[in-house]
This record gives sequence, C-alpha cells and structure tokens, in this order.
Amino acid sequence: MEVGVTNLGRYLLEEQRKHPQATGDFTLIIEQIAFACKVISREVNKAGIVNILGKAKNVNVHGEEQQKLDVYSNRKMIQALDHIGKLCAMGSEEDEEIIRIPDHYPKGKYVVVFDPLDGSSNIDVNISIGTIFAVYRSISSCKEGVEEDFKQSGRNLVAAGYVLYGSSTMLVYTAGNGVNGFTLDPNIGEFLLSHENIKMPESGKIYSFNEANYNRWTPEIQNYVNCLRNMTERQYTGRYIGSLVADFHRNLLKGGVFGYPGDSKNPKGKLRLLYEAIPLAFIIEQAGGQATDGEQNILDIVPEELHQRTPLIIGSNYEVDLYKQYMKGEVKC
Ligand code: AHM
Ligand code: MG
Repeated sequence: MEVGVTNLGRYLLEEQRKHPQATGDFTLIIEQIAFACKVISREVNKAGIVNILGKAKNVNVHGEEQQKLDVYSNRKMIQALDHIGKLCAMGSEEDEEIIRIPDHYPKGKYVVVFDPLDGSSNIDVNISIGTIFAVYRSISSCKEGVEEDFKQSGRNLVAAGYVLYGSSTMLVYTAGNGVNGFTLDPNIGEFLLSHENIKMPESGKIYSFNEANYNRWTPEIQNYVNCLRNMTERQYTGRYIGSLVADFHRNLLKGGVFGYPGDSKNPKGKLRLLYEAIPLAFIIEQAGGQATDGEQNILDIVPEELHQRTPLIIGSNYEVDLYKQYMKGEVKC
C-alpha cells in the first residue's frame, strides 16, 4: 500500500511509538515549537511588504520593524509553549532572566531554550534568518524553574533543532537518533519530511569565518585560516552569510567549517553557548560532525551564565580536527 508523505506530526508519532513509556509530552512540545515557527515564518515573509508600506507613509520603520520582529518571535515562542503543562520554565536569548510558567498553568518536567530570531540584522536586506531551540529535562523539582535547570551540559539534551526562513522554510531536528529535515509546504501549512537522516560529509570545501576580524585573531587562528586558503589540493572556498542558521545549514548539507572564534576585542567571540552553540553542536554531532570552542567539545561545557558567550568552531570532522591541532600548535602550514 502507498505510504503517503510524512508530515512532522506523523514522524513524531512514529518516533513516540518506539518508546512505549513515552507520554506524548515531548511530541507536543515540538509540535508547538513548529506552530510558533510557522507564525514567525509568515511574519518574516511579510517584512518586506511592511517596509514598503512604511516608506509609502514616509515613516521610518526600518530599524523599528527589525526590532519588532525579534520581540514578536520571542512572544510567539513563549505563547506557544507556556500553557501546555509540559514545561517547567523557558530561556530565551531575548530575555535576561528565565521565563517562568504563569501560576494559572500547570507545569511539566521539561525546559526549553531558544533564540527566537537569530541573524535579525539581516531582515531588512532579505537574507535568510532562523530560530534555534533545544529541550532539556528539568533537574529541579520544578515548583518553579530555576537557573540550575538551564546550566546543564549539552550531553543532557533531549532534543535540538532550528527553523531556517530561507527560500523555503525548513525545520531541522534531532531527538538524539539522527537528524531529519522538514520543508514547510506553505499551501497546506505543514512541515513535510524532505531530508531524511542527514549525514554531513567528513570534510568539505567551505570555510565560513568573518575575515574582517582577522587582525584581532591570535596567530594560531590566523594560521589555520591561511592554511585552508593555501591548501590548493583541496580548493577551499569562503562562504559567510553572517546569519548563523543559514551558514550552519549550508555547511551541514555540503560539508566544511563555520567559525566564530574569540578575538582581542571579544575573547569569547559573539555567539551564545546556551541558545546557539549547544543546540547546533548537538545537531552536528548527530549528523556525524563536531563542535569545539578550540579546547573543549561544546557539548561538554556546562554553562555558568545564561547568556554566556563562547567561541564556536563547528562542522565536518576533518576541518574541526585540524582547527584543534592548530590551537595546540601541533601543525603549521
Ligand atoms: P544575533 O543573535 O544578534 O542575531 O547575532 C548572531 C549573528 C549570527 O547569526 C551570525 O553568525 C553572527 O551574528 C554574525 O556576526 P558578525 O556580523 O560579527 O560576523
Ligand atoms: Mg542569535
């Protein structure tokens, strides 16, 4: 008999059935995140039109709209998740403190972290942006969420994913048993399984660093990038969008390395450990790649602060291993 297409709901249900003890709580969380992201996707697609309308009225909404979309996305994520009774608390890149579940809603055993709209400075030039999320089990008794629930290493993650608002909207997700990609069919409003069991190449031809920071890097990092440039037998090409989800997604499918190392101005780099680095590190490892801060695997770092930054070198094993060797001074070009 014909099986039919697999939408996200069916995929989650079939995964849930593999675990007889599963309650469905987790499935509901992912479905609600997907719902919020569909709403965000619609709004992101409208951003260009809103700007035209703004200009026609001679209103300078340029910067404002951008900021509003960040705030809007944050609100949509919170609204989709706060009432379902499955969460103990939430953490967002947009909020200084953890987000508590309102008293009038029941609480559950999970915590969710997210960057509701990453790369939002790219909205006004129509470049792809994304939402990043991850799910942990709460480690507190969860009368109300506490920071300790969020200060867990990525090894404790239950699931992580992202939604890319690109030429199409895609949700890429793992619950620790492989990475799958779902493309949003806008006509029916469903995420359909389009990229099954994504495995990233062992090495690639792409390196993605913001080379404008070159003069502020340590000699080791400079050497590494010079080495990639000079490896004529491999013929690397530089690709840097400046939108983490988009840069990550391209490299996940094609192979290569994305790097945002620390520099003399920002020793810990720019990216956030909890909301950006750990979720993407979990995905890349599930796809056969790896992520490091130069010394440690990103998944082994226990966050000390909610908004802690970290250097992030993430991608195919060959390029990330090479980076680690350069940092130890083991190799030179
Ligand atoms: P944001 O969270 O304020 O949007 O910043 C994160 C973004 C990432 O998407 C991207 O990888 C990085 O900033 C680019 O930074 P830079 O412009 O310094 O290269
Ligand atoms: Mg961000």
